[in-house]
Amino acid sequence: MFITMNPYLELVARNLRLSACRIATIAPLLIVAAAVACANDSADDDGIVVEVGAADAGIIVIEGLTSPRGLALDKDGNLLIAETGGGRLLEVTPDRDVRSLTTKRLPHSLSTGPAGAYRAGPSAISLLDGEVFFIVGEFLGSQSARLYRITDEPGYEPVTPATDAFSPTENRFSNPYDIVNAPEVDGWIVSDPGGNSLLAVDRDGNIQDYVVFQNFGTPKHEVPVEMVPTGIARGADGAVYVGSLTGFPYPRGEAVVWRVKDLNGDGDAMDEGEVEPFVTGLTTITDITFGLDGTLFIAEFSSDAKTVFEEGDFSENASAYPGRVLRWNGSQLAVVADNVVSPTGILATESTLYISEEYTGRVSERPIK
Ligand SMILES: [Ca+2]
Ligand SMILES: [Ca+2]
Ligand SMILES: [Ca+2]
Repeated sequence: MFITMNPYLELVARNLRLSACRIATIAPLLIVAAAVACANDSADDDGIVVEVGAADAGIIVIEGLTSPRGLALDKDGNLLIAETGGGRLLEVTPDRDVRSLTTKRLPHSLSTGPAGAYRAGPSAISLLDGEVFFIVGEFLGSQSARLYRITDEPGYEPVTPATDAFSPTENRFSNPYDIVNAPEVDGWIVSDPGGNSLLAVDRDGNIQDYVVFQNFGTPKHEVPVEMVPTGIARGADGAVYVGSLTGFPYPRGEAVVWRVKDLNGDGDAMDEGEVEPFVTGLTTITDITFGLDGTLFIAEFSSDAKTVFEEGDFSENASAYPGRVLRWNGSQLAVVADNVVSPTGILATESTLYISEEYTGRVSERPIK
């Protein structure tokens, strides 16, 4: 499955007698399912405006994939898709021709984690200086949790070394999820939900902690909740923004889009005032992206993540409790796409919002109004 969180890693943590506090857990919870269908042009039960047309079905860009997630656009306007469960990077041209960027499948698995019920593989794509880089999340152990580049053959090769999720501060990819180009660290900043961290990765593949998120408390739950950073994006102001899924029990309204900036220029964002809440009141954020006009789009995974993550068929669960995509215009949140199934990757152009609906195997698009 898509997340983070890897109960598998938690087990590892326990076995190693390490604190599991950095590893998000999946466990039974008790969130009451939220109302799903809302009237157009009204407010939902969060008091968030639902835009006219938000419930309209999207146009299918591609379907029949195995867990599509990360999205990117190349300079020719082709849509690139990281197919997490299928182990491919796919290119979709504006004419809807589809090809794989490599002949060989990339590292992936349909049966990782407890009971073999989780999917892992290529999670995010980054274009830098004409090259295609991609992140592979944890699967069958941490050895494949790495940043790779597409080579000329065409094939792929690792940029980062095989890592140790429990290393003190260096080279510890746990379950990397999303990536943003980051000249300030001579490479990239990567979100690692499994480590509750953001990591700076330089072009030589060296990995350093950039932010480590602390667990947080909520009035309703005695046990602290993990932050679980997921989708990451660059704002027009130069800062990096990252959304939080939050861990068990996925408390409603507690997910945050954080603004991250290395103010003192020392190579990390762990100093005073360098991580600040930007948009609050959200739930189970899986991705964020900025439109060309600076509008921030935010994907919420599900109206009831607890139930989706409980046992059973993830696809069926996710369809029963769909998520949505919201827009933040600087002062107000509005739902722009309602009832999207397990959205885990979003991308905005001037006119179009693309959404990976991971468990349905499709990527859809909607006009941006
Ligand atoms: Ca993303
Ligand atoms: Ca700093
Ligand atoms: Ca510092």
